[in-house]
Amino acid sequence: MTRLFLGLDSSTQSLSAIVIDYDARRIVYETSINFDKTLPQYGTRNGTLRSPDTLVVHSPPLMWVEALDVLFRQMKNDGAPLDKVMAISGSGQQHGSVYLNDRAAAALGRLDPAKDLVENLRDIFSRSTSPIWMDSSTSAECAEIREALGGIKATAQQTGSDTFERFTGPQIRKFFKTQPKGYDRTENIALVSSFMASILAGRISPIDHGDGAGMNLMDIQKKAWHPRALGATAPGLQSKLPPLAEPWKVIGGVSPYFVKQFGLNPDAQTLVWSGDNPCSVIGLGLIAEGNVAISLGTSYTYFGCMKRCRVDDRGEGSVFGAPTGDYMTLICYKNGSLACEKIRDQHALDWEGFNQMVESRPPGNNGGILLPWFEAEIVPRVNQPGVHRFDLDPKDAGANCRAIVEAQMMSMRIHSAWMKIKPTRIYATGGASANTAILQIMADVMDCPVSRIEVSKSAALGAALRAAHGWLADNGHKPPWSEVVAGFADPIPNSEIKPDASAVRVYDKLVEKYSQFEQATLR
Ligand code: XUL
Repeated sequence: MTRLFLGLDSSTQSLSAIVIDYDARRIVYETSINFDKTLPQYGTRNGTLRSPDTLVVHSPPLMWVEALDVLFRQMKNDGAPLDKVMAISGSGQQHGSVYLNDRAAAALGRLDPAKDLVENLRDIFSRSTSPIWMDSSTSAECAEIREALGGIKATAQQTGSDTFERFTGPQIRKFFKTQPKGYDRTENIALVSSFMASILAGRISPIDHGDGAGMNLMDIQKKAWHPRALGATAPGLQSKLPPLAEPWKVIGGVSPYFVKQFGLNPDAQTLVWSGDNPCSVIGLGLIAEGNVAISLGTSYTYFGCMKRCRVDDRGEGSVFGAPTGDYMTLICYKNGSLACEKIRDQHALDWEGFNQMVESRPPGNNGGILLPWFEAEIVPRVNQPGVHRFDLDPKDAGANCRAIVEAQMMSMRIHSAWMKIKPTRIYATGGASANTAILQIMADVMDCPVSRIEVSKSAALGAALRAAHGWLADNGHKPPWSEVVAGFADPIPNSEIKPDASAVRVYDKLVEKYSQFEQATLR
């Protein structure tokens, strides 16, 4: 019998699907639709709606509903083996929230296959747009909730993270403060992940511990709603939230809508969805402590699995639940590849020229240091943007190109120290991971081998693997995670870069100087 599992990924810009053959250890089908191109009637740019206030970033949840129909139709037309899918799970962009009225639960429970999903679900929203993770308009609410919880350290210790503008709790508080009637009309608040799961299952889905931790509403130790955080956010919130669930929870069968419309296996099970970062932990195979991913995209992120919960008392990093039942850590930098691009442009270089410049200087850059805060930074917390140089001539192209890369890597080493997990294997992903000059500095600063791994599909793949794991567990054969991910999450062959012992010694010293310079600048 072929055992196939479907993983969906509802990201900011697209909805994707991956079907895996679990026993053959391979992906048998994949597809993706881009919201702007496929559903232009919603008027999104990069999946988001423009707002006169640039801090406000929302998306239309009805677009995600329609996307699900379009995606399943595409799968059916492509002949994807939907009739053999045993279970479905998914991944959603984290933090985004969907506001449902008192018609939602019933409408989800009786999806009419004679109508499309939009017709079925058009009237279920108490708020027509959803604030997403790119929204940074809730500074006031962050301050209010943080104060009620006892400050940065106390907030991080209770909820896993300090309050962040993009997190769901501050967003809910802003909705309650600015649109109290809309808040009153809201019967259920879902995350993007739990909303999509609710459509597939035909009932309001729980929120898993992974995505639940990105709300500033969950007690990170007990993995239960945190009464004090709920109280600090909005009145009556408990009754509007679904229950929390283990990340392998089976919600139930699939809604008959998908069976009748698209030929999905009527016996397929729906598992709770999770956030894209928790799903990527599985999609990248980061199941052992010490296995870390560094994603070098527009922003840079550093994340990995953590067995015992430790939080960042300075409130710069986040702790979420991991799909394994452990925890995961995440630090996210705003000044990622765009910061490198700024230095590159200042010296009128292309990327090849930038790399040559980086390699033209020795490890440690003769002591030259740069703090790359072109934009306000999350890690460390920097509200006033500014680029600061120490023993560095701003006109020296080679020294500045090397300095920005060394700065980003040294910052990751310093600001991941709270995790108390020395990386033993780093998987580099994202656009800039093609750059071996950057990866060598990463290996030398972290004193750890670095391999490249293809990340674009990691969230959808992680979701499919979670579906397989949850389904097997539900059928009495819970496999170890090492067995679940084996053969799926492999790095690009021959991509390993080893640390150079003499460079490692240089960085061991320079990191201290960088840290002192950083602290002095922040004072
Ligand atoms: C994580 C975060 C982003 C979104 C992107 O905290 O905000 O990575 O999950 O989809």
